[in-house]
Amino acid sequence: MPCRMISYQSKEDWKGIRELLAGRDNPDNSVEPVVREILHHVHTEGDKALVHYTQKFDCPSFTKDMVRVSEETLAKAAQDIPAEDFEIIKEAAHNIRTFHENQKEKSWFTTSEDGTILGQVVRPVDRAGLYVPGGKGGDTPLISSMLMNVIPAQVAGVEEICVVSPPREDGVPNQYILAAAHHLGIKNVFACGSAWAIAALAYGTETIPAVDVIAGPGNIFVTTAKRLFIGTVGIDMVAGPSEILILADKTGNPVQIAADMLSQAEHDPLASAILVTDDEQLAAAVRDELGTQTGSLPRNEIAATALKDWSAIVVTPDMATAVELSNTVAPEHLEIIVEDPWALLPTIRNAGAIFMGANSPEPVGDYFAGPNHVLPTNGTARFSSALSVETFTKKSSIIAASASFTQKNAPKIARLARLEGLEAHARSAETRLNK
Ligand code: HSO
Ligand code: ZN
Repeated sequence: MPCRMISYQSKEDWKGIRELLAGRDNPDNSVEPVVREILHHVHTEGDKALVHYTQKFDCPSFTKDMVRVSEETLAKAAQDIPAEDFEIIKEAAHNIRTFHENQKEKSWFTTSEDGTILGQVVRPVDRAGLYVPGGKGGDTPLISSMLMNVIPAQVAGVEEICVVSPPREDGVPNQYILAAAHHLGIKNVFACGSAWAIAALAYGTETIPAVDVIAGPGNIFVTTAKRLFIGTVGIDMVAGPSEILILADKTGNPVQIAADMLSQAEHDPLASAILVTDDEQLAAAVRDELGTQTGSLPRNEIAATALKDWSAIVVTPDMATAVELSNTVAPEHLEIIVEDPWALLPTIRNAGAIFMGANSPEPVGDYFAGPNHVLPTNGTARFSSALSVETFTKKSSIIAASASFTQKNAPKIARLARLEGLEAHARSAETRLNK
């Protein structure tokens, strides 16, 4: 049995599914003390600490002058990768940029009759630091994450964008990641990974500047470091392992649905893939397909573990119950493979990204369509959204009160201030009153 089979009749059965998902995100207690020590080390020693950890974990011959990746190295990577691959990266980047351009928020102002102007101005942060996993251990080199992080920051208008990515054993990050950086016009690329890279971006070192927002996916060390900096710098999100929920009716194709579940399962042994369907035959066919397809995958052990431990095929009495369950799970990715997905859309309340119909498997969004693939996980789609242009902006409120507004309202303001016991506030307002 590749994954659990669950019968879900009503909300009463939610407990079983919650228990299935609980624990996926439990941070390993042993990680935080290690990360805290790394942060302290980078805070006090700067580049020296980065070299120390990089020599220990990535490249034994690493030196300080290798932290910054030269512009020539970036340009060479763009030359060295196959031209067809570079073209694909460019096309994906174009689609992602076009989508994010639509997210740009405008500053706005209102003027009232007495001449008071109120408004909100939107400004990019000065500096953003973006983490791109390099492809070591269980990680894969997330070339697409480079695009998904950098492009929203560029569209937001961030002047200084710094990318960090762990070096390979030769001391240089993945060539495709460097080629993508070159295409995007990024000049500040640093060969630096794991928790020490996040520390460098938060504190700054001699080589790596301190930034205002840190974004990007990473392993448990990266995520723990990001979590520890919440409140000090902007953090896009504390992302957990990836997940998909597929809502399907009898029109679903089991070969495709199993393939979609596996595309999520291969990310991480902690990934979760859940099919919710009102059709028992489809459920059984997908179960069999998972059994057939998993073995031939290069990452079959990871996928099989994710399926066995954190995934399920759930059968509901009808699609309305299936949707209710999906809203409770609030999945990172939701595929809707039913006869009329648009008819279900108004009932979907919680999901990071929604893939409509059989022509929109998740990888279309992971890589190419344009929307961002950095999405809220572990039920946080109940209250949060994808990485976006907004991640890299902040808003300042504008208050330009006219003389008549302040004249008219100063006594009321003073009264509220005195009710709060704040006399200086009251007097400040009253200094504007004509005597
Ligand atoms: N599904 C991942 C994104 C990704 N997939 C990157 C392939 N590369 C999390 O949304
Ligand atoms: Zn993916």
